[in-house]
Amino acid sequence: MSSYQIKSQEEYFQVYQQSIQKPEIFWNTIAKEHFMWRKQWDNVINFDFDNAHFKWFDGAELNITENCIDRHLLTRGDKTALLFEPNDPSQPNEHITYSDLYHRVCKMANVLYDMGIEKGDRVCVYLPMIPELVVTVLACARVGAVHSVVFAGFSAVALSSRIVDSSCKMVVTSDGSFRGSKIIPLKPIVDEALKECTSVKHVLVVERTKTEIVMEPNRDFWLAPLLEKASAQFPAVVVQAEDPLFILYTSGSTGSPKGMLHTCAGYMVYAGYSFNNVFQYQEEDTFWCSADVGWITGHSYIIYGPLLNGATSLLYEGILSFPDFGRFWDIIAKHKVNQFYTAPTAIRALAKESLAFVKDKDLSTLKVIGTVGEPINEEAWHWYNNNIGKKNCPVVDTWFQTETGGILISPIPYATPTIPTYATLPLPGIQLALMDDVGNEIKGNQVEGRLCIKYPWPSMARTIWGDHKRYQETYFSSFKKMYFTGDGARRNEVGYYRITGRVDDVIIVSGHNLGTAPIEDAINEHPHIAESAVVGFPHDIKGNALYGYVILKDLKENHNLDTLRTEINALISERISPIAKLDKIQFTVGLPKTRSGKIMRRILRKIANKEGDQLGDISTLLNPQVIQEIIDNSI
Ligand code: 6R9
Repeated sequence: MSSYQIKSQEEYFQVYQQSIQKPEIFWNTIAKEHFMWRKQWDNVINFDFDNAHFKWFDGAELNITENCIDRHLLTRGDKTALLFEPNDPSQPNEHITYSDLYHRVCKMANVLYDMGIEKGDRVCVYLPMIPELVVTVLACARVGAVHSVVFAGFSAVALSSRIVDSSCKMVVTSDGSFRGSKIIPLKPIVDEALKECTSVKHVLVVERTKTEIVMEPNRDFWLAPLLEKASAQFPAVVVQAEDPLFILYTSGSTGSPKGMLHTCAGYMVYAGYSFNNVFQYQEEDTFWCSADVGWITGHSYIIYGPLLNGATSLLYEGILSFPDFGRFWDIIAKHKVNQFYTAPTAIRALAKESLAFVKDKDLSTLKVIGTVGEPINEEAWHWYNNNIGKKNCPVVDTWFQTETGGILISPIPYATPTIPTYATLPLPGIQLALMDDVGNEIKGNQVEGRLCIKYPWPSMARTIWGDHKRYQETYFSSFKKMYFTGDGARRNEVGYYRITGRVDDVIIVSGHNLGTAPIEDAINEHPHIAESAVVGFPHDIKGNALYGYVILKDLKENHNLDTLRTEINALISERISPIAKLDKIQFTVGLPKTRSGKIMRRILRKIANKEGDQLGDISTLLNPQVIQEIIDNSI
């Protein structure tokens, strides 16, 4: 198991060189030695950057759940695969062993199959962070169906558009979810969402909160009685390497969310390999990633990466502040967690609270602590390093995206010396490039540019569901024969990378990607609003918060602005999610525009940032006269 784990800086450089000089040999060896196949591949890699077609391990046959579960049964049958920590700390934990997981996944696979779910069908999973979520995801994979997990904090409108986009045949949900002291009903959101969806034939409902809900006859079924009757054996459906494994939606800078499609073999190999190396997982360790499975981090580093390595993965249902801000540290102490992986926004929220919440907690089992989702500021990095890692655990600042499937840039603990705020170096197999605005690669160190990847890697998303043209245009048209990440980055004097943030109109709020366009669309639905523009501004805890500039249709009318603000945020919550609510809303008479009519967000960002005195040349604007008014009324 540990034989593909890099152990020193020297070994890292050596493996990295081999991986880029002979990528086929590199990935061939890893895939052969560390995974289980029904049939081996004909080719390791086929690719065509111009048309954005990528194939990994083509010709191979497999089922990822045999790799996540079946192959561990002989040696790790009694080992805990999933350690469930419920929202309420007084409730018992669940230790689900590999053999329990096998039986639970097989039962669920039988239920899916009996309900008509077959290879290639899409199943929407809208569940809280409970074992059934992991079991459902794996059961989909076992029958060869495609899971589309939608974060259970998303609204009915957001859920509905995702179900429609990939024409899901089934939704798996629960009556409700526990979030700290609150109970959030989920099934009513599904009911609302399904009003617009014709593809969904069945809804399976997990009983979690015992909230009263309405069940529609012949469509909705409680899951427990079906599981009880189901057989605990289900032979895995053998699929092709490039068959779809899952769709996961992510926000784009324009238009509707993009359903990123990941396929079976390449995703498996990279999720397994990256997990093992970035967290230096050892057989007896307990690993905890606090992300939600609704995000790529949860897919790759709560479910697939850990299980592929036969690890114990902790699944936490609740939030960081319940019953108090010491909960994360209580969980680490209680379960003797060895690797902890969270987001900078969580660290900042916890760092604001008294150190008393950390003080008497035994965190001595920790060996590696990680972050992901957005740039980590220096202060938060030090707080994490000093108070949680006790200066004794490498901090892995890991960079990746829904589109990349797995971590591409990260220190390897004990091999890569860390520097605060630097994600450091690419993992083996990952070839990075920094590009300038006119399409030239910027070579050398101490430079900054647009972050691109110039060679394929196994877990790259293969397309946007139903829209290959958009996939090609979004990721492969900015720079020739390269994948463009949408992020800017700096390479320092030793070749380390620091991600500086998005260079497009995606704003990362508390680690969630939000496209400005859908938020503006939601605002513009308000009958009194003519136009709007949303930008990000720095926020102590969330990293970025949203600032909306809004133009009213009729300025003469006597509007109550506070009521309007409340209504705007209610619309956003309903159309997208409460996460996307605006912190500040400024009513304005105009928005700065280019002569081609494009809103100059750069200027609005500066004003939101209180840098209205540093706007640079605004003479090319169509309407420079609006600027002063916007600055004078800024919040
Ligand atoms: C994994 C995940 C992707 C975007 C990405 C970048 C930002 C992620 C980061 C980071 C700086 C890091 N991002 N990790 N920025 N340092 N370590 O978050 O996927 O939700 O698709 O977001 O998140 O801007 O492009 P996703």
